[in-house]
Amino acid sequence: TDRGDAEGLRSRIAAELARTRARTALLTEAVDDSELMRQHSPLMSPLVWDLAHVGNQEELWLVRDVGGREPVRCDIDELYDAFKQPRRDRPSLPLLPPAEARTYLATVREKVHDLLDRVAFDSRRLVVDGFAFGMIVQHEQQHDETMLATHQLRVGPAVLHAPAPPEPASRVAGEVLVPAGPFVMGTDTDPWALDNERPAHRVELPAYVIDAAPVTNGAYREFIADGGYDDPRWWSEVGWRHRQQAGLNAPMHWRPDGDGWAYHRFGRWDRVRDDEPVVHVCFHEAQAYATWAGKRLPTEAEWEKAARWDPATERSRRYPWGDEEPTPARANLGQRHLWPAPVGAYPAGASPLGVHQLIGDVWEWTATPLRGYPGFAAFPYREYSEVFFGGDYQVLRGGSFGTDRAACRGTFRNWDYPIRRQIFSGFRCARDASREEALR
Ligand code: AVJ
Ligand code: FE
Repeated sequence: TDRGDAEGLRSRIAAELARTRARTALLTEAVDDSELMRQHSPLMSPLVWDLAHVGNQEELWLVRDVGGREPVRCDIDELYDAFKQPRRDRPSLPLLPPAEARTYLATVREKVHDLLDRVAFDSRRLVVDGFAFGMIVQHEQQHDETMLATHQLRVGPAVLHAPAPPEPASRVAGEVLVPAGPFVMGTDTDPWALDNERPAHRVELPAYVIDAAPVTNGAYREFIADGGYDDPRWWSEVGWRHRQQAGLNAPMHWRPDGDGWAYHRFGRWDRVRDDEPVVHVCFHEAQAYATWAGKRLPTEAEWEKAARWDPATERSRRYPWGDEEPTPARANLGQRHLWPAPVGAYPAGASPLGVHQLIGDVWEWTATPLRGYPGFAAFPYREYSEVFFGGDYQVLRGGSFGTDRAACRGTFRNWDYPIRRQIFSGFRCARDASREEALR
């Protein structure tokens, strides 16, 4: 019944809000107040900014817009407006101290629960109403991932702990041929899909070949050892200029260690492990590697077809494994582990064509700049995605070990500047199919 549906939705939303807030608490209670207020890199906000910003967005969008309630605090809107306050300036703002920020979040959340109890989820408005709450859950989860990236940049002993990811259960290597033909990209029906994932539209692709797994540290080390960072042939013009200016010579957080490399992860130094997906590389590094390997980065459409298209039913699904939600056996998501799992660790998450680890582990750079799909309509406001269209941002797909399942699916689009590598970014390669392959 509609009534039963509405009650089910209400309790699902309440559970997602609570689960998400627990993660926010974990990330902001792991360090003391002085560290919460400090900026660990000019690329990132002080953690306490993210914390109050999450509460402020929840107030603006749910309490005021959806609920039509009185403001909780209208004196702080400017401070926590990401467009008005560049990250580098955020530590010098008169931010709410941690205790006050926590009280603010709790007050806003109380009003949201009141709203959730009263909101009339009738069957025609179910999706619309549910979406507003879903958007807030995803917003908080995205900032949680950003806070996790801030934790990765902080110096000092480890404060976050998690078990190591699972070991490989199957041998995965090589490439997969995706046959030519149309598929449906994007969605009209996923209830929590954001504006930039809509509308669903048909895309016709020629046959192509895509790596069965993300590029590993071991493969990336060969590129380094072969002088890849010193050879402009592999780099685009802007990429090479950036490589020179920024002095890039290895992924971020790596340092030479005897005859190999070590990486710094959340306060620990570990030997680089060859079978894990490489992480903390920028788009330019990914592109240079792909060219060196005789390949290229997949387009966003190629990535999505590999992740969603089921040749048996000729249908686009929500995830590589089907329409069912992610589980710990299917994908490395949700900060359950603090780094990418070795290639082959998630056979249950593979696509029907045998492409592995598309969801979770590392965000994957694509060759495509962020733009709206044909028929795009901004919702609920232009600032969510539309202001980022225009070519300055490169699309990343698939989510990382730090992405929550609520903010990750086969249609989900992330974006960042091509020079960014403090995010949990890796990649896989693709290439056009040869004439013989295309005829197979
Ligand atoms: C889609 C991850 C690029 O973190 O800047 C957060 C998400 N939008 N607050 C970001 C977002 C507004 C966004 N990304
Ligand atoms: Fe935000």
